Amino acid sequence: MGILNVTPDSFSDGGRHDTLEAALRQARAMQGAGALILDIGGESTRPGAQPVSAGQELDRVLPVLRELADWNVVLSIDTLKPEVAAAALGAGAHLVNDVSGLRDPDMLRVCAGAGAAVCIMHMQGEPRSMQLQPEYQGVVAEVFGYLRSQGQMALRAGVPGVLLDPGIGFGKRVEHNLELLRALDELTCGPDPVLVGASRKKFIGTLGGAEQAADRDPGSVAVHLHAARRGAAMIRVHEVAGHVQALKVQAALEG
Ligand code: HH2
Repeated sequence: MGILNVTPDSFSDGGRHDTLEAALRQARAMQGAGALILDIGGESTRPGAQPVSAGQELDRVLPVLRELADWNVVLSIDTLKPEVAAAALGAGAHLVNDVSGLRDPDMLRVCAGAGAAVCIMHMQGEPRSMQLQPEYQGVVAEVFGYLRSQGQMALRAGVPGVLLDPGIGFGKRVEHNLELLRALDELTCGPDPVLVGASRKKFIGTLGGAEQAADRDPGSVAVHLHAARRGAAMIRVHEVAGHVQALKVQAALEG
């Protein structure tokens, strides 16, 4: 899954693809590099981000979705607002990526009504404040338990499929991210596919000594190869070509 943020302020690609022309250029490049899904976002959810209105989000993502609708690629809308998801599905999106993990019951109604699968991500708190003091009794049990129960609820409500995502960096300290990644096979052994999105996130910079987000691709590849080996079905990345190459080599090594 290639990340396409049509925002001025995303932590890594903010302001780089926020015109239609630039967004389509990046979409073409990621598709050419081997991305099977493009995840279009119109609101940054980086730590400290301020929310934007549904109208503003739609003004950003709809023109891009309409253009991409007849490309041969699966389109995901990265939003936590049901009204944005509904309009995006109407404009050609196939999948909803909800970083709030279906907190809003209307999101479930929108996805079930449209017959759209949904990615359920775990986030503790809200983007504005989630990194101030994240605390867990037991992060693995809490996060995986939440994902399993939200997934079952969604399937029971008629959503055709779910992806479960531990939400790396969303209300988690470095040790929380590491614990979740080390225990990933406890989630991937279940019936639902698992998505991992660690691309360029801060803990990679902390562990690997890379201050700038754009310098964190080697560490991102390391995390995502680990996730794939532990059974993740999908990874969400900014830099597609390097990940495709690494995954191909890993697959060959594993025979
Ligand atoms: N991470 C981000 C946004 N959406 N969705 C899923 N399912 N999993 C993730 O880990 C995830 C996500 C944050 O990254 P990015 O989109 O690059 O930045 P921003 O939120 O600043 O736009």
